[in-house]
Amino acid sequence: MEINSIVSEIKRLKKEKNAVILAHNYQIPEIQDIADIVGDSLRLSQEAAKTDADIIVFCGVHFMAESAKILSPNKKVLLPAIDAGCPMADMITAESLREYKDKNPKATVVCYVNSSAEVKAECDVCCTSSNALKIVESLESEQILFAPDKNLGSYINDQLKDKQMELWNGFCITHERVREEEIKLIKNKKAGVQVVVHPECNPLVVQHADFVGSTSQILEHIRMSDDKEFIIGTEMGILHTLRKENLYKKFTLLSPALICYNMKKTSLEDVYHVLKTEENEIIVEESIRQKAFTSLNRMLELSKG
Ligand code: CIZ
Ligand code: SF4
Repeated sequence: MEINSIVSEIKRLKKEKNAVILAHNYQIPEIQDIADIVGDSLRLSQEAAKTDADIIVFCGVHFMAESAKILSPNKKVLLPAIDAGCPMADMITAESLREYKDKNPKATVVCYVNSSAEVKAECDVCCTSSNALKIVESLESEQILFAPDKNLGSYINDQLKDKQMELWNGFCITHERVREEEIKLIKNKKAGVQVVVHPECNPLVVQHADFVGSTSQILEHIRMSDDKEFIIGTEMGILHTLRKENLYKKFTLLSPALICYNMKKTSLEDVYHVLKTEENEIIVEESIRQKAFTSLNRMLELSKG
């Protein structure tokens, strides 16, 4: 089928089946363009919970579609590329976290949303890169474990005044690939141009950045800024929205390594296929879902106030 026919078939099926298409900021441009909503994983899951659609086609990676299912158990959540995982989320298992908790019974466990439903079920509260500092600051506990992203954890630790968290040894293989040399070089070459990075980058890179934030914070920061040029230190998919929203601003990727292969697995054909067949449904076992819901919900409550 030709691209145009696939797009019109997707639109037809979407209407016929009362489906909604959600796409993460890191998806390929064609997917972002057919999506009803493009955003970060938290916003997408919240939108998923609000919508009255019967089917949610989640264009992203596995843990994101799982979060949508955890928040919207009565909707059918489909993941177009069923093998799109997140290597960082796989760096912690529920079993290894239980072992840690057995050895550290007093620790409060904060887990980044980039984790499986089973891991979310074992933790005390979830966080995203947008609200991590607020969540951690609100905790009374003397001992806190932050999992699985040691880079985001270290960025938060640097901002904490009276406590330090223990960090799990996980990281995003995409953001970790950016080298300190690259940011130093580009800052020299383009003096005066703002470099914005995601806190999943290594602290050696983050220390040289002019702005650090999640994808939604980066989008907001650039929308509000009067500057005309930016260096972008997060996954390249975000360039599509940045360019659409800021026609007269110029963007350069900090490193050619900023491509997440898992985020690039979803094609228009995959979206068409799952809409047609309703295959690749995400199922979360109910007792796990309820516990994971408690951790996600606690995050939503704590990040409100
Ligand atoms: O939570 C998300 O969507 C991720 C993985 C990144 C971000 O900063 O939005
Ligand atoms: Fe996982 Fe990193 Fe890819 Fe996000 S960009 S899905 S954290 S590997």
